[in-house]
Amino acid sequence: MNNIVTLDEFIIKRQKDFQYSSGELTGLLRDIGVAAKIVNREVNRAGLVNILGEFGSENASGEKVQKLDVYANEKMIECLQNSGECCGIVSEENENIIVFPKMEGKDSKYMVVLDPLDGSSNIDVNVSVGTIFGIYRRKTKYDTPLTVEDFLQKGSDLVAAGYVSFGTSTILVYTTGKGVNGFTLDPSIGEFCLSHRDIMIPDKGNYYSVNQGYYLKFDVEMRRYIDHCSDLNLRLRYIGSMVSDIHRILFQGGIYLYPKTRKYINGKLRLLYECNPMSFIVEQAGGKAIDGNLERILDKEVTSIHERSSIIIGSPLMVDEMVEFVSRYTNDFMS
Ligand code: P6P
Repeated sequence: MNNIVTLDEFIIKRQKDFQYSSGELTGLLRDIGVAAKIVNREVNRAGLVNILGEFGSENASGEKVQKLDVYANEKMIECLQNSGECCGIVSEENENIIVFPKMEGKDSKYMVVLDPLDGSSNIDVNVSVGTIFGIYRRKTKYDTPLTVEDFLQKGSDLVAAGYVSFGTSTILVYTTGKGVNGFTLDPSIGEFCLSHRDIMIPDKGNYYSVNQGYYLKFDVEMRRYIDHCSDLNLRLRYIGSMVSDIHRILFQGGIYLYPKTRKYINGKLRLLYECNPMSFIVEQAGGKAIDGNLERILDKEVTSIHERSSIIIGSPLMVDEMVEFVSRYTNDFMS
């Protein structure tokens, strides 16, 4: 009995979860799966093909663009445009929104926000990278031009979100608001196969994930909390890819922090296409995600497509303890 459930089969089976579902979201998710397989092929042979190294340009956030960034961005955009179910994209790699022309006169209602290759600085040293995506439904009339304002939706308005972790294996994890499921790519059949059903994050764990190198640049209450993690003998794991660090935490428990620093006064990570999709996934798995002001990430107003946010995300008991710790510290020592 072949008990393999492919991503396509799973998405189609779950389509009935949605009232009035017309198959458009199903088609869009399946095309994202195709794009992930295409990107995976190049990630796996990046060392062999002359696509290593820097592309020589900078992205919307002023970061050096790696060639694989460009490739992943181009392939994701191509697949989403060809799906015919997506009317436009915001990508980390593009300053402005990308609006797709109608296909066969059809008004598409879904928009995608995208970090095509998260942690790209890891590429040249063979360390894990990832892709992050979020799917929104247009709120404006479908036959009107798509504008930046269409994308300025809170994370709580996400219809779906997911990530692909290109690591020792390639795993696609996604949610449509009805739980979180993971699919591992089986290269022998070229399919993502259901490998982690109904993922639930442990209430707490032994890992904390933060760039310790910025310790002296964090606010004092954040430094004291990081000291507290060390006092608890938690293990520090931080590899420079939010997807990889949060993937570990999703399965083994823990907390990931990117607080604001003097360089990134609002935090480094992008709210629209990094923090919101990852927060939707972690909350759906029973975890929590807040910013440095202790505000729920998914409730934050999105005021510009590349705006940044601080983020503390992970196991619910650990995020709660962090809130209690910082609040107490702020009251006792900062007032
Ligand atoms: P730093 C990658 O650029 C990223 O957006 C996240 O994936 C990662 O966790 C973080 O930034 C790394 O930033 O400043 O610690 O190198």
